[in-house]
Amino acid sequence: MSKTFQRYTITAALPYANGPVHIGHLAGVYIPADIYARYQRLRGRDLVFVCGSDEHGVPVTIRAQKEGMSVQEVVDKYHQLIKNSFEQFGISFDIYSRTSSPLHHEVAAAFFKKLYDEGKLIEKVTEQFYDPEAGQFLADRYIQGTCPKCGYENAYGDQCERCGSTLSPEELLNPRSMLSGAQPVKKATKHWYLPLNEYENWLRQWILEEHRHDWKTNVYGQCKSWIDAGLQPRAVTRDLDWGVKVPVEGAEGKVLYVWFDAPIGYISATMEYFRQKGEADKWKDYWQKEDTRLIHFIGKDNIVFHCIIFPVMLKAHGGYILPDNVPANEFLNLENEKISTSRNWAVWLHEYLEDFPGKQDVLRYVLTANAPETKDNNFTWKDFQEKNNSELVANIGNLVNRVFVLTHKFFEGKVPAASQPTGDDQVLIDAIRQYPEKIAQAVEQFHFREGLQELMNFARVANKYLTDQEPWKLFKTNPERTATVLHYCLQMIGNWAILAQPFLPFTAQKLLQALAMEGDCSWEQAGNPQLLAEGTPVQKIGHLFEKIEDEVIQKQIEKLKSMSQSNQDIAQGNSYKDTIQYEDFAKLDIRIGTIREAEKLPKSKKLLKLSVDMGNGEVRTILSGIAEHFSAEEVVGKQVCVLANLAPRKMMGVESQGMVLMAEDKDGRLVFVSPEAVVQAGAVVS
Ligand code: B3M
Ligand code: ZN
Repeated sequence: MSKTFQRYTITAALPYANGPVHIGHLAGVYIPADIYARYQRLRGRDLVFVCGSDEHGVPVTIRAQKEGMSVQEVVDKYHQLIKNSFEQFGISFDIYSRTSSPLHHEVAAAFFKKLYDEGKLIEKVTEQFYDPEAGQFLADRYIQGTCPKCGYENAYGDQCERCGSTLSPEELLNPRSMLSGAQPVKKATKHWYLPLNEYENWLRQWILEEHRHDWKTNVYGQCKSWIDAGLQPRAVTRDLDWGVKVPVEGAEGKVLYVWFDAPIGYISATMEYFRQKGEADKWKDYWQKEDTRLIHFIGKDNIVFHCIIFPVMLKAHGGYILPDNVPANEFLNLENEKISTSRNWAVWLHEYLEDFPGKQDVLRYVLTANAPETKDNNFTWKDFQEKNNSELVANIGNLVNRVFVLTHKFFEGKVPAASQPTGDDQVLIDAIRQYPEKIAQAVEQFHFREGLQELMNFARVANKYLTDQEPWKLFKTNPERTATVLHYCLQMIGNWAILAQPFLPFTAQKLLQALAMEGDCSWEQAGNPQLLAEGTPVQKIGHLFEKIEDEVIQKQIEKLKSMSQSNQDIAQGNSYKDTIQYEDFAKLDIRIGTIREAEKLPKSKKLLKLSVDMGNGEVRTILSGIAEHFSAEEVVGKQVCVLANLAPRKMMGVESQGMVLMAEDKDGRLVFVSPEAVVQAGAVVS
């Protein structure tokens, strides 16, 4: 890295607030980013480390639909869950913001408006898929149908979850809208496009020339393929009602494309951070000064957005720095299967924190040791147990325990005096001096696996030294020599604790506290074989790491096995929705209603407009997609199950206040779910 930087801006990909964070996110993005930020802080560098919830886009609106909640409720739920679990796991963001914040909306809209006013965007009218019943345009993910490749009937407009094929809505057989079930139609709509093609020469120079040697091969390769394939103008607005409103005339019902506004979230988060500190303008130092080093930590599926689209946005806008490096990781698999949020095939961070209290560093260790830095990698619970027991417990845990116990046994729990070092001692002294640079070099190159390996090699050197010197036997005949051996072991442990801080912050903190070194442990303090003064008290701390037993791992594997059934179910086509908790079910208010009146809705093939008696004099209007199965006349008088607390929704200009529950028979005919005997209207179903 030739250029001298005065400060760092470190970003981590904004997780979608449509579900919890899992180990794939941690291994791919958040642990590497946190190691790097913690290390740079220890080097005394001026930096901001920002992240936040990505709360717009189709993933969150689909989750809302699945959970029968408003989008705001979904993002509030998952933003809090994600924020809390990151904090408990020790991901040391300076700020964890969110893109539904008013400040972000203001910043993103202003960013777009400047491009618009300066003519940097192309305006175009195109044909998009539209749901005539719901009266809404449909993102690809909102269209379902039969996969042309494998026949799966619940394939999405952009992808088939069963065979993994990338699809387009035009390819789906019997396409239907996930909103109303209606067949989507094409309808003209205006959008604004970022002309990536106009920046091709600049991208070739900036990426393919300037960053040919310092960007990771996987990142460079993906960018080159994208540029060589020919860049096209990219839509940066969508027909959705959830997101940052497009701030121009004639854009009612349109929002910024989520991948346009989300990266701007890094900037608005930085602004928010400095506003909170009472230094409102300081954010400019971190985004608009050429001597700031901008590093984006992401997964490989985000490379094009962070290396091509966002840089073009920044370039077009002007006045911003560009990313100096984007060390994207590959993917982590779980028990040799692709991790999948929608299939619940994952190890969720918040569940790990519940199941393994106080063991954050064990997971940090395993996910760093197995990090998919250059190729996809795999997590298994057996390997998790193995790494904990044979590396953390047997290596550094055993070393610390033996040295601390012996120091208390022979030297009143204080750092003993050392005599003149022997050749053997010199080996450990040399290691103390050499490892800080070994680890620093690895981290500076984003090689975190290697950095961690070196940290553990350092512990191995000390373990060998202790085993060779056998101070527990020596004390009887040569207490002075025993003192020297334990003296250097304690010096090594103090140095190790400093170097461990980026990787294993909780363990490092415990050791620094035990050696009265808290607060004064910058990287430069390490490499010192006289770090601890003679007589320094050594607190007893018990075992740094505990053995993880087979039954604990078996329980986790069983938990996954139960989920793998749902994967097979999906493969056989009878997929269940995501597992819910009792409190999720308790939110549903299902009542018996009596249909008093019914009529076909004009201009709609599917919808009947029902007047449903809900008891206590309340009669509701409910639209139901049953017109192709029942005439209006034949449903009058029927008692039906009504989801009574579903948020009202407007369709074809009529507000529907709830949902009538139906079942489908083997021939695909709809049938009512009715009580077996007449009950009074309004009766609760539970
Ligand atoms: N929300 C995460 C993803 O694609 C996406 C990252 C945005 S970073 C600006 O999984
Ligand atoms: Zn398929």
